[in-house]
Amino acid sequence: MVEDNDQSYGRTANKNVLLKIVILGDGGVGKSCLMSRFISNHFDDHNFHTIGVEFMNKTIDVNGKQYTLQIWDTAGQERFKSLRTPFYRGTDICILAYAIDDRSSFNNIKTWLNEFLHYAGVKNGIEKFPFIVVGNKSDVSSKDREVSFDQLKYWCDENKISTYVETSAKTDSNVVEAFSLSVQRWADLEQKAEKELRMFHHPDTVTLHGSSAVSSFRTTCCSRFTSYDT
Ligand SMILES: Nc1nc2c(ncn2[C@@H]2O[C@H](COP(=O)(O)OP(=O)(O)O)[C@@H](O)[C@H]2O)c(=O)[nH]1
Ligand SMILES: [Mg+2]
Repeated sequence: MVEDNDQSYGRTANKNVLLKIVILGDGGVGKSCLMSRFISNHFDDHNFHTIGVEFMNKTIDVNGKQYTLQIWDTAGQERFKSLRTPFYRGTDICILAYAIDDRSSFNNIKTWLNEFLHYAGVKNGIEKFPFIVVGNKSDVSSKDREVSFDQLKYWCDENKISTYVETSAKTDSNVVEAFSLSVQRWADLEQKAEKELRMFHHPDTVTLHGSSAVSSFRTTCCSRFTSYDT
């Protein structure tokens, strides 16, 4: 989706890309805390964050571009282990979260990944969808740590996910970075897909009678950008 901030002026200079992000993972890993740390820079140990909340928006700047992130929380339904299609529909970025002091939440990442692949209908392969794996609660003492950073890296390599990070919603470590990284990954994949599609359908340059003509037709991979191209 593209929001045009300058609609009232009839201009399209200020493109704002709206991205739907879902945060998946076992209950208790800190998904709601990550969301509220990111949205309002707030952490509350005793807050029951999730009830009734569907999604929240925040606009960030990544590489000089504005993105409005619509972040969906699970409303506590993760205890059913499946959130089903409506929750996932139209997702642009998927955050898979676990807690570094909870080995079983790390083991369950695979289940959440498979659940997402199934219900979100990801067809082009994991490596073409922007996933980020987030190991939250990096503030806990080393004696409580149950998952090392190397294990995170190894798991991501094995599962073809190139973006991963450890965060702490409590001490505000790497939280904004995690969201920015995921947007960067989205933008990289989008650019790649656009390029591939353009190469495939409309090679820019064709040679006509020995001279070169550049096609004025611009193809994009995604409806997000087409209607606002100038
Ligand atoms: N030490 C620590 N605790 C956290 C952190 N993030 C969340 N928590 C705690 O973990 C518990 C579950 O957090 P919550 O956001 O409700 O998890 P959710 O079920 O995944 O949404 C709460 O008691 C939080 O205070 C963190 O970064 N560090
Ligand atoms: Mg929650």
